[in-house]
Amino acid sequence: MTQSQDSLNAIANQFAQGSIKNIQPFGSGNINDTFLVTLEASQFVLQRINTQVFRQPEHVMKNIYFCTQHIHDRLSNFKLDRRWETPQVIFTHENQDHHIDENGLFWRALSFIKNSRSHDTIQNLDHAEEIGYALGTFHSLISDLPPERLTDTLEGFHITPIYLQQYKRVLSETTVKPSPEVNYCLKFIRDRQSWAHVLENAKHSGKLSLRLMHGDPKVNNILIDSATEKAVSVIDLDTVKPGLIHYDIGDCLRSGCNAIGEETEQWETVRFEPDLCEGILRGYLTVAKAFLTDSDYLYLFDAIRLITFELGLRFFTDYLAGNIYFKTTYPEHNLMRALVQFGLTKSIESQELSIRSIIEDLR
Ligand code: GN1
Ligand code: MG
Repeated sequence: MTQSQDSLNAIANQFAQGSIKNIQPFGSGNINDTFLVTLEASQFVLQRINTQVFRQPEHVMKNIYFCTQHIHDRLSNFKLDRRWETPQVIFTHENQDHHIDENGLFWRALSFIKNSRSHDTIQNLDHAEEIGYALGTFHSLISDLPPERLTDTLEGFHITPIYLQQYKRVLSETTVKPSPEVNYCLKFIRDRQSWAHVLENAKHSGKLSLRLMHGDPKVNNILIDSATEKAVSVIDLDTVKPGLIHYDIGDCLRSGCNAIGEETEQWETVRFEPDLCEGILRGYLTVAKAFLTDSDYLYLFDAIRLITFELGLRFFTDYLAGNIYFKTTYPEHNLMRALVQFGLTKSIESQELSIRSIIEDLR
């Protein structure tokens, strides 16, 4: 959605304490529109929530506020060797946590974490460990929040069998234009559909328990302090909701261990890097060992494989549906993204034994 500079200014003014110097597009999100607003002496993040995806944006805001306040309180007696910050909700001059503009669009503002940056891919092993450490810290900080206190703002999110159903529905309603790439995706999904229930089955049989999860802990949602190079914040809290922490661990690893990134067009060379996996998991377990059960460890490999496959399935379904969910810059964009995730899934599958032994050795 393109917004005129004047209307953006008017929206940002609802939240701004002081005069606005500059507003610029910010980040590379696939769903919401994000801007960095610069004032005389400070900055904040302004976002338009995509209400086609987040149907109850008010609940998203309540979840975020609840969660960030909790983290803020917990940090006062939480031992950390570094600064740790959480984006805070900025209220409008009318004391609302969002603003609806004249076109009915939903806007919110969050504090900007100073002196930090994020990367789309992992830069080195230290960075890998910091990414894992950040996710572990985030999970620890919210581990005492009862999941039922937060609303499920995106029903079906990360429930792979539901994505499979959607895929089958879209496929049955679409005339698919065949190509070698499309045929590859169709077969890739067909060959894995009976296994795609693995985490949900484990949840229903009580082997994995419902907890609070971040929902989207990819590499660029973890900020690194520009001076110390240590992780300083986990951002993008839109999908914090009840779920399995396995979705988070799997998502963090599928994002972090793909050194060429999810937007590459080199889908045939994409690879899951075991060294980065070891680094991320080591960082994660430094903080999170205490709350992982034996059963949790048993499902870690499946989680890595499943979330990667699931994202490929989501991209491919959206390609078939005409690119209605993820933002795209060219018609085959979601097809290319699906091929990348399927290539990564294949690489994970071919390294199953070594990934399982990395997990075993770190326990
Ligand atoms: C979406 O919008 P963004 O980039 O934060 C998506 C995630 C995917 C991710 C892939 C609500 O996140 O699930 O993993 O793209 N978010 C939603 O880059 O669907
Ligand atoms: Mg996100």
